[in-house]
Amino acid sequence: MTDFLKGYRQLEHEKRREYQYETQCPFCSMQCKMNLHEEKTVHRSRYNATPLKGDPVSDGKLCAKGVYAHAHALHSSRLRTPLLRVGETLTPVTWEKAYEWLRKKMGSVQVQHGNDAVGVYGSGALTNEKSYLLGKFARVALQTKHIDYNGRFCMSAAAGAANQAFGIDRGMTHPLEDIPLAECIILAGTNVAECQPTMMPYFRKAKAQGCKMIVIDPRETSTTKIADLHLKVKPGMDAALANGLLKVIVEEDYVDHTFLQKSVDGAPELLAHIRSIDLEEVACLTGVAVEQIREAARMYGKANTGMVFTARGVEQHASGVMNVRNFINLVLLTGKIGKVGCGYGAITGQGNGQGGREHGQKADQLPGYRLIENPQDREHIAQVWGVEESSIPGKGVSAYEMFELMDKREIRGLIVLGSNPVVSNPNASLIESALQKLDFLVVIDYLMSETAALADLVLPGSTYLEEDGTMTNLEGRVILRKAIKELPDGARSDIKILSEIAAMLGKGKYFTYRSTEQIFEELRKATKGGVADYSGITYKRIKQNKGLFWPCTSTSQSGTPRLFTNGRFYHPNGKARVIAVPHQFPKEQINDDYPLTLTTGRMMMHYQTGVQTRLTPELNKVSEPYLEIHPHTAEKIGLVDKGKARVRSRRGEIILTVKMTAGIREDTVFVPFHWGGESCINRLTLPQLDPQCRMPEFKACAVRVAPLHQEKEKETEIKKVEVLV
Ligand SMILES: Nc1nc2c(c(=O)[nH]1)N[C@H]1C(S)=C(S)[C@@H](COP(=O)(O)OP(=O)(O)OC[C@H]3O[C@@H](n4cnc5c(=O)[nH]c(N)nc54)[C@H](O)[C@@H]3O)O[C@H]1N2
Ligand SMILES: Nc1nc2c(c(=O)[nH]1)N[C@H]1C(S)=C(S)[C@@H](COP(=O)(O)OP(=O)(O)OC[C@H]3O[C@@H](n4cnc5c(=O)[nH]c(N)nc54)[C@H](O)[C@@H]3O)O[C@H]1N2
Ligand code: SF4
Ligand SMILES: [Mo]
Repeated sequence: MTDFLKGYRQLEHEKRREYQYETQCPFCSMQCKMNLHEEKTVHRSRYNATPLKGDPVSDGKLCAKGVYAHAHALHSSRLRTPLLRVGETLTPVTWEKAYEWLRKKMGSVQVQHGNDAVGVYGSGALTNEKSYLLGKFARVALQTKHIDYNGRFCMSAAAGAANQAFGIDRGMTHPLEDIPLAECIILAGTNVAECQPTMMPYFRKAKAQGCKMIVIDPRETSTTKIADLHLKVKPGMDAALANGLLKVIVEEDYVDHTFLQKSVDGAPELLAHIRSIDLEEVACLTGVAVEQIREAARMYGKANTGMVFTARGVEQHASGVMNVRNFINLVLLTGKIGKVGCGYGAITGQGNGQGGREHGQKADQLPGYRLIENPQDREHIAQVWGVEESSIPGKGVSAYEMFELMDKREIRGLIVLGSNPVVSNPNASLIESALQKLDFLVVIDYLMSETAALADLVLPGSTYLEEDGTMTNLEGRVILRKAIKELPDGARSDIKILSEIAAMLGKGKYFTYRSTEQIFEELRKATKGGVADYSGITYKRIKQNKGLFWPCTSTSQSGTPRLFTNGRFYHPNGKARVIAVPHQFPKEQINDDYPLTLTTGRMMMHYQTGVQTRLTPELNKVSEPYLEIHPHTAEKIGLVDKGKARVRSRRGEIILTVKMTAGIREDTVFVPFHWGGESCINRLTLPQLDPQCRMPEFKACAVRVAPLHQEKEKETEIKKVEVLV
């Protein structure tokens, strides 16, 4: 432990020891570094976290989630023993017994129903090493094609769009430090102030230097406070809004013709499409006035430099890929990319939202962003893994579709690592019933999540404090995080657990790592020559450089903080691609029965399904979900502030506390998704998937809202109508 023991002081007279460790926040994609201080007396330890000065990402700042991150990892409810379901109850068992049970279950399912009858479900919270290992575990140890992960719900639309447009998918095309160099910034469907709080100072600095900020969101948020112009778009109508912006860009000629000619394919088709756009129609469809559309387009068009950022507001739709492509059209048409102060960024979400999507957790993917159906990619990885190319399975299905296969009993066993799908999937009721149909559900977690509570076997894993590993942050910067604590008695590291299960299945020789660095060394080889090339990155170089940006193709290369600066994109002909994007619409339209649009998202103090943050009193001040609704809408329905409302979609119903807020559109309601069980908003959301990337429509579905007492009376009548339909 000497490596990370930075400071140690013994205060003899007080029988007190103080330690200081350097670690990294496990939560969002910023990946802020911090110091964790421990004050140890004979009976107990006290901890507190402070920002790390000199961290190039956070610039020496932390948000409240970072300050209290250690609380859940050190919580007394950490799982410390395997739990096996006996009857209705999860009962403590030894690791030997747990593995023996799993070996038998796995064997019988795979022998009777084939290797693909077992699925693996991963996470963008995992380190690169674990993501890589999980992909290898599925393909080599289980030999199943069914692996996917929660990043399907997070990054897939932006990833699909960036791959199509640029030939590469790295969230931001430039480092954070470039943000203040932009003269105009568009933030579309992103609530940075609550979701990546330490990114805000970069935007504030830009604004202080005269940058014009445009924020596109159906609600006022902490982020819209910095907007010079807030476009309150109707949920699901971003592609149409971008068409409106493009119309003005072309009409008033803010187009960079030289750049288009030299570096972009598809411009004539896009320009023809834009000419056909009617601004009045766009205004009507999006709820944003023509004058505001013009003003925004002019701000961005006239600026010499500019950036566009998107996040889940634009991406989590069944038209997510096309929505994002239309924002990228804006960037490419104006030539605001590959130059200082310019660029595009899909703001990644989870701690390793970026790396987690590069190294083989996706159904169709091998490490280094290689494709599982590409013969050369398969050959390369087979060599690195030391297996026959033919033994690597083909492509599986996406995250939500895996649950549909469980519902149909095609997938009969599932291993979950680092996710809580029963709360985070759309149409959560189906997920719960699909999980109950499984022959076995294994959850590797360090806390008891709603999904773990449904498992047949829960294996106690490791937190960020206990495992070395690299994380790739929203910039594409690969950062090393060192373990600073021993595992609690009884828990095991996730890596050890996967390796032990592999050994139990007779595949131990492929999983003989003595350190995470050894896994990273293998990952380097696996990614060499791939799009996400990490081959030039080593633990030592990361430490020396405070992180390295991929692609990094050799140890003598300094990484790539800025993409496309040589004017070349990653398609074979070196050009980027634009495409004509027709207006896109929410898949479930509102009507008289379901007259409001529900959109969902996040709040500052909670993280994801809340398993971690609900344990921390300082973060759990809002301890139940709420319905943001405009006072005019609420009054019409007869709701009172802080009263109870019944919210119903075609898939389910939940009861929520009313939070009247004049900042939201009158036709829209918003609910955060941080709670499970009866309070789970995903019981209502729509599992319609994007045809290209399989992202669900989390951000728009049709609902009806009523005061709790009234709706009950109407219920029978509505049910009758639905039966008739
Ligand atoms: N505090 C906190 N921080 C987090 C997380 C967390 O759970 N809590 N999660 C992390 C993860 S995994 C992710 S993916 C990121 C997510 O980060 P964000 O994408 O910024 O977060 P969301 O709240 O999901 O959505 C952003 C905004 O989109 C708006 N929106 C909804 N519908 C639409 C629409 O149709 N169009 C437009 N333009 N906007 C719309 C919402 O009102 C919301 O303000 O945050 C990361 N950081
Ligand atoms: N309605 C709606 N639904 C959404 C979204 C939305 O905006 N609206 N957003 C979607 C998005 S963007 C995302 S990313 C997903 C997130 O959805 P989930 O991944 O289901 O949510 P988390 O709460 O992050 O679940 C992580 C679980 O893994 C555990 N865990 C975390 N790290 C580790 C680790 O290193 N090892 C082990 N063993 N366990 C670990 C935690 O304790 C927790 O139980 O939700 C999606 N669902
Ligand atoms: S901004 Fe993100 S990474 Fe930084 S402290 Fe907050 S939650 Fe953690
Ligand atoms: Mo996410």
